[in-house]
Formats: sequence, C-alpha cells, structure tokens
Amino acid sequence: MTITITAFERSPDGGKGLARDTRVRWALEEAGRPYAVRLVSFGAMKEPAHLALHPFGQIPTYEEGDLALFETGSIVFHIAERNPGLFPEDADARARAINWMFAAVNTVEPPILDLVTVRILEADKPWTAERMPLVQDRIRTRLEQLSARLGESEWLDGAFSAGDLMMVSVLLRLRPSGMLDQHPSLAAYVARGEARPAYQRAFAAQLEVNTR
Ligand code: GTB
Repeated sequence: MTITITAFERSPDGGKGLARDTRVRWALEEAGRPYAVRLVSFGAMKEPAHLALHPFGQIPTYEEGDLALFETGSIVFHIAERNPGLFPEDADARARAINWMFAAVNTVEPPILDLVTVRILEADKPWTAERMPLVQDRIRTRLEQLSARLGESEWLDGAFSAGDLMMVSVLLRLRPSGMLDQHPSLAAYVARGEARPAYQRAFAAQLEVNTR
C-alpha cells in the first residue's frame, strides 16, 4: 500500500533537515519503505482538506490506505511497529525503546522548543533577555542528564532503535545554537545518527525539495 507523507512546500530552514518530516522520512528509510510526498504551503495547511488530516494544521501527516496519522511520535511508532528494523524483538527491550521515544518528545524536546520560541518567535519581546538564560539552563540540565545516561554507549539501549531516531532528531534542532557541541558525547551520538545511510537518504530527499 502506498505511503504518503506531507512536508513543507518550502521549509523555513531551507533544507537543513530540521522540519519534522525528516524524522518520518528517516524512519521510512530505516524500514525500507518507499513513500510519496505531498508538499503543502503554509496556506494549504490551514485549509479544510489538510485540517481533516491534521487538526492543528501542521506537517507532517502520514497516509497509508484508510489510515491517516499526525504527530511524529505516533507516526514513527506506527512505522516501527509494522516494519522490521526500528524496534528490538525482545518485548522488554521494545518497551525501553518506546520509553526513549517518549523521553525524546516529552522530556528533551520541550525545553529545546522553548529556545526556538525565545530566539525566533519572541525575539523582539521585552522579556527575552531575562528568559533566555533560564531556557538555556533547562536545556543544559537535560543534556547533562542524557549524556550521563548515554555514557560511552553507541546508542541509548543496545542496538539502534526508534528511541534513538527520535532522540537524535530532537537533539539536531539544537545544532544551530552551539549547545550540543558543549556535550561532546551527545554531539558524537547525533553524528552517529546522521551517518546512518537511512538518515542520509532522508536528508537528501528533503534537501532536494528545498533547493529546486
Ligand atoms: N508535535 C508535532 C509533531 O511532532 O508532529 C509538531 C508538528 C510541527 O510542529 N510541525 C511544524 C509545522 O507544521 C513543522 S516542524 N508548523 C507550521 C504551523 O504550525 O503552522 C517545526 C519546524 C518548522 C521549521 C523549522 N525550521 O525551519 O528550522 C524547524 C522545525
């Protein structure tokens, strides 16, 4: 059955891979599943046709036959559940991989998104200068904790899993700030994710859209 995802017609990052379709593309590449992409403009995302797929008017979405999903966490979960390669066979190891997926989107991503809000969306507000160090401190704490848990390991829990895919995707958003490089083991962890052939294919595909 054909899988169709949606992505920005033109991503604001110009193809740096930071928009969230990249993590879905990556999961599909890891799973060896071909997919089609429907590009949507900012205007079209708020139109009824897209809102029927995504109630919040965002990308990405995922369609496969009668199934339509939004939210990258649940899309990647679905891909990992239905295809080999992203969840371990062992039930407990699989539960821990899911645990890391939730940790990525619920615990690590929120302060990183706060940084984007302060830097870009609220850059001209009078509270920005005061808020910035608070947000940066919260990120630093999470990075220290994550780095302590990762230690010298290659991945978060044994073999690469959907947990790593989500965590690396979330951490990549920090790259422009330089904060990731202050934690060499995490920077190396993210680089290992980026070096995976499946990530490379996903990145190239989104770049192609944004440079044509
Ligand atoms: N929780 C949802 C998920 O994980 O799927 C969040 C989806 C989401 O935030 N989508 C964004 C969107 O559609 C695109 S990824 N925004 C348009 C809107 O809300 O109107 C966020 C994003 C956008 C741009 C960059 N960038 O240019 O660097 C990076 C990330």
